[in-house]
Amino acid sequence: MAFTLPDLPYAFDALEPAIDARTMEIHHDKHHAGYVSKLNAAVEGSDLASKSIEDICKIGVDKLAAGVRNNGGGHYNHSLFWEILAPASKSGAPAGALAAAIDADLGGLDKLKADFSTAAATRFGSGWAWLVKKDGKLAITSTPNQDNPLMTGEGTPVLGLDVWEHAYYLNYQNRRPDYIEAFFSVINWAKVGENFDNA
Ligand code: MN3
Repeated sequence: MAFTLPDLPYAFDALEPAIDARTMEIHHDKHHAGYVSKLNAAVEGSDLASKSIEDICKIGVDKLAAGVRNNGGGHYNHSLFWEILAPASKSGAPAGALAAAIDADLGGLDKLKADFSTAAATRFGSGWAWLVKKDGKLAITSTPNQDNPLMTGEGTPVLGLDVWEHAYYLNYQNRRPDYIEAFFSVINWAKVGENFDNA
């Protein structure tokens, strides 16, 4: 079964002004679509074609062929990214077990924001910042390119932020810190909580 591009769960302009409609359209319809079609080409005819994208990532960063690593990561990462975003009016706040873990493991929401922002801002070049659950605890990390914590063994992602320039350059140019700050206004905290519970 071939991998498919998931629909965005909202309109292209739903995240404005934090993330502009044109960026969302190109990011989803061109960049993510490209990862999906290249992933399908990379796994065609191999055992990987019947595996889930999660199981492919878990094979590990050093064991995956470059085409599967880059495009499989691209597909997994962006699929998660669209889901953990929401219009600012529906962003909400961490609740339940997630909120308790943020306090216990990360020193509270303000500390999470500060440390996550540092991870996202200091990821040199292209990559991702992550909130992960590993052994029941929350942690913050980052990965280069389209690698992710499933590949590196750092845990199960519950929240991810794309810091490739294609994710923000049209609106923010070189101001990655402004994009990171705006990101916190459009997080779908209910979905992040679901990811935490299921991880
Ligand atoms: Mn991207």
